[in-house]
Amino acid sequence: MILDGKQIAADIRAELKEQVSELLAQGKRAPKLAVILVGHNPASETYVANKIKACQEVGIDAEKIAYDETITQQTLLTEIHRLNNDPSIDGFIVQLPLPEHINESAVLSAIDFRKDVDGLTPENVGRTVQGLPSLVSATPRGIRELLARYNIATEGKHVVVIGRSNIVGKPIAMLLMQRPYLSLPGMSASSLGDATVTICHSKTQDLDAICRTADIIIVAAGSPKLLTANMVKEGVVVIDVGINRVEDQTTPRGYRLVGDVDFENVAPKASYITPVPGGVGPMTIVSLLQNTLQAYKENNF
Ligand code: NAD
Ligand code: L34
Repeated sequence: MILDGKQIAADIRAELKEQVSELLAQGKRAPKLAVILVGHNPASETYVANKIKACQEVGIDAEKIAYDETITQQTLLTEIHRLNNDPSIDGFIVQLPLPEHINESAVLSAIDFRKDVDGLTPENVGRTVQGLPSLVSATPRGIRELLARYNIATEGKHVVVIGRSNIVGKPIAMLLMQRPYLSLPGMSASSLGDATVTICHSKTQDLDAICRTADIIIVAAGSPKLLTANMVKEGVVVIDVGINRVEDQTTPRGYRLVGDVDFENVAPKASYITPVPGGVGPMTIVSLLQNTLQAYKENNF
C-alpha cells in the first residue's frame, strides 16, 4: 500500500486552515513564518517556494528573506537576531545547505529556540532527546505523523534508519525509540515510539543483513536505489526520505526525482511504502506549518 504523503499533507493543511480561521474569528492576528534563503540552489528555491505557498493556502503569513551567496556570516547572524526580537514573527528557518564559508552550527545556534520551527537548535534537539516539550524538526515530525495516520504501530518493532544527519537520521531515530510520553500538540492521538532502533551510515558493515531484520526501514542517505529488494523482508514498511535528481531528457525539466529506494522492485514486498515525489516531501512542508502554529500558540510575542 502506498503511504500517500501528498494526500495526508492536504488533509492536514485543511485542518490547519480551519484552526487559523478560528483564530482570526477570535480577533487574533495570523501566525507568521519567515524563511531565510541564502544563494540560488535550485532545489532549495523549489522547497522554499513550496513552503511559502503552503503557508498562504492555510492563512499563515510568510515572508521570504533572500540573500546572495556572498553574504557574510555576520550579516546573517545580525538578521537572525533581528528576527529573534521581532514580535510579529512566530517562527523562522534558515534553509540548508548554506555556502561553505558560513558555519552552519553557529548560525543554527543563534536562533531563539522558541522560534526554531525547524527544531534544529541544540536546545530543541536536547529537549526532544529528554522527552520534554519541544519543536521537532519537520521531516521527522512528518514521518511520525504519516505513520500515525496510517495506524502503523512502532512498539517493539525493529526500525532501521539509514543516514545519521542532524536533520533526519538522528532525530527520527530518537523519536521512534522513545517512550511515547512526548505527545506533540496538534498531533494524532496515537502516539508512536517504543521501537528498537538501529542507525546505519556510510561506515556500517553488512547493511544488507541488518536491513533484512527490519520491520520498518527509513532511508535518508541521498543515494538512488540504495535500498534494493534483496535487502528487505516480506511485509516491511519503507519510508523513503531521499530526494535525488536524475537526468531524464524525456521530461520537460531534463531530470526526474527519485528516492533512495529501488521502488519498482521493493514495493511488491512492502506492506507500506512512500513514493518519491509525493511521500515524505509534502509531509516535511506541512510539519513546518504545524510547528509554526505551535510556536504561535506557545509564545505570546
Ligand atoms: P546527508 O545528505 O547529510 O547525509 C547522508 C547520510 O547518509 C550520512 O549520514 C551517510 O553516512 C549516510 N549514507 C550515505 N550513503 C550511504 C550508504 N551507501 N550506506 C549507508 N549510509 C549511507 O543526510 P540528509 O540531509 O538527511 O539527506 C539525505 C537525503 O534525504 C537527501 O537526498 C536529501 O535531499 C533528502 N532529504 C529529504 C527531505 C524530505 O523532506 N523529503 C528532508 C531532508 C533531506
Ligand atoms: N533548514 N533545510 C532546513 N529545513 C528543512 O526542512 C530542509 N529540507 C531539506 C533540505 N534543507 C532544509 C527541506 O525542506 C529537504 N527539504 C524538502 C522540502 C520539500 C520537499 C523536499 C525536500 C518537497 O516538496 N518535495 C516534493 C517534490 C519537490 C520537487 O518537485 O522538487 C515531493 O513530493 O517529494
